[in-house]
Amino acid sequence: MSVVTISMSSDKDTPGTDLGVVTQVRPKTKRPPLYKVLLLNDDFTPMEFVVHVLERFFGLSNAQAIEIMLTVHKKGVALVGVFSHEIAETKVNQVMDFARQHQHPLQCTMEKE
Ligand code: TYC
Repeated sequence: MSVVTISMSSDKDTPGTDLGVVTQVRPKTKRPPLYKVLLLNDDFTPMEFVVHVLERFFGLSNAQAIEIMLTVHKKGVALVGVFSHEIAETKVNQVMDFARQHQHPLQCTMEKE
């Protein structure tokens, strides 16, 4: 819980309208941390497979998937999306399991934003 003080005034720009100060207690709500899901380049995973992964597990259009795949191919890494810890972990596991099933070395990781 945190204590906040609020200066009250009927018009903050007009002198002589000060109504005093109240203190209020409010529960502290913390936003959950977000996680970046990153896709890494390698020399062996076929481009088409990466595009399919991005469409299937991240709901991207074909054009968006091609764009991200090409960014990874050229730069070595790209941001795929930002999610809660649980969703990010699920997506990383889905991609890694799918790549393993198809014997591709594709790597997908997550990091705190
Ligand atoms: N570099 C791969 C190739 O030339 C394509 C690729 C793109 C692989 C993105 C992984 O995350 C990746 N076939």
